[in-house]
Amino acid sequence: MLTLYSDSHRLQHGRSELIDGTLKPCFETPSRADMVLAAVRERDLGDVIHPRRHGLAPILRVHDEGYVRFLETAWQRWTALGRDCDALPKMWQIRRLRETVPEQVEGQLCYYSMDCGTPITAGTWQAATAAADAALTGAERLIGGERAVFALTRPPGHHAASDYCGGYCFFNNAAIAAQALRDHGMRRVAVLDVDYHHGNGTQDIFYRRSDVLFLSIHGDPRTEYPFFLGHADEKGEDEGLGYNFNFPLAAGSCVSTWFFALDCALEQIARFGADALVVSLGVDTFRGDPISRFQLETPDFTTLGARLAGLKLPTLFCLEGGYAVGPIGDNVANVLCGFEARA
Ligand code: OKP
Ligand code: ZN
Repeated sequence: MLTLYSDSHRLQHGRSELIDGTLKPCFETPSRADMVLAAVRERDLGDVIHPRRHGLAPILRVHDEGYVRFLETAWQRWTALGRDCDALPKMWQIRRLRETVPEQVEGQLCYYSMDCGTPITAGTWQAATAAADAALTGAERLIGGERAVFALTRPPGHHAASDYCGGYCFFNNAAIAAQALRDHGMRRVAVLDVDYHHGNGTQDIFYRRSDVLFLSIHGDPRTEYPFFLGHADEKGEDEGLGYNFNFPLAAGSCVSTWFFALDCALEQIARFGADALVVSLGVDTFRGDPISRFQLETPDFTTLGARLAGLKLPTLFCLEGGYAVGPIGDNVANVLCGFEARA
């Protein structure tokens, strides 16, 4: 399997996020991608190539122009105010506050963010565009006839909606790729999100559409981040009604419960008649993950890969979460090798 990787991910290196009332070092670190790349090489998964640049047009198919311009200019405008620390928002446009875009960067940061765990740094724009390019190059390869591709995307993407960042995500790499697949001839695309956290951004982007099926298996938002989306009764709207499936599972759920939900999701993908599959591949479902509460063990990820291969669809994997840095490489490589039916 081909891997798309760019060193530019390193340029996203936030200092801290707000956890339990204090600023703690970011869980989403460059070392995560380093470990995944090392495992891909060690397991001889296949060629590792540099993504091709696609420019902003395919990003703007999914993201709001004001949001994209904000991300592009935020760091420069933030530092022009004399600041040299990462940019984090400090309030949100919550119920009954006016939905108007503030004029300056400080207010826009609040308007365009979902949480205060997603710092904008000097290299955020470059890293986020490189991740989108990795996903887009992957999509391009599927269109060219490749069976499966791994886009080693960092920063991740599934919490980012058309007009906000959050959950360590800026551009929704998987959604951008799914849209590119649609734009280049794939008639029906399924996006399956197996990260521990609900893919609220991806759901939101495709919620009113029947050409992209979205399914997510995740910690129940009644107790887990992102809290405000990912509930079982969210089934899509208008054209999209019946094309959104959430499988919220109680925090602490066991491995067999998780795989039962996976079987239900795979059944829906087969029924939908997808031409291609995009997998939002988070491995924070691992028992040892520091911020999540499922119980998959490293060998279970091989099983996951094998089950996904059973759909027999052109498949693009986009990396999402996974914060147990030591095991992240083995966990991700197991999914990809399981897919290719190799040890
Ligand atoms: C990203 B992905 C808020 C931090 C809360 C955020 C979890 C993001 C998970 N300051 N935790 O889905 O793995
Ligand atoms: Zn996650």
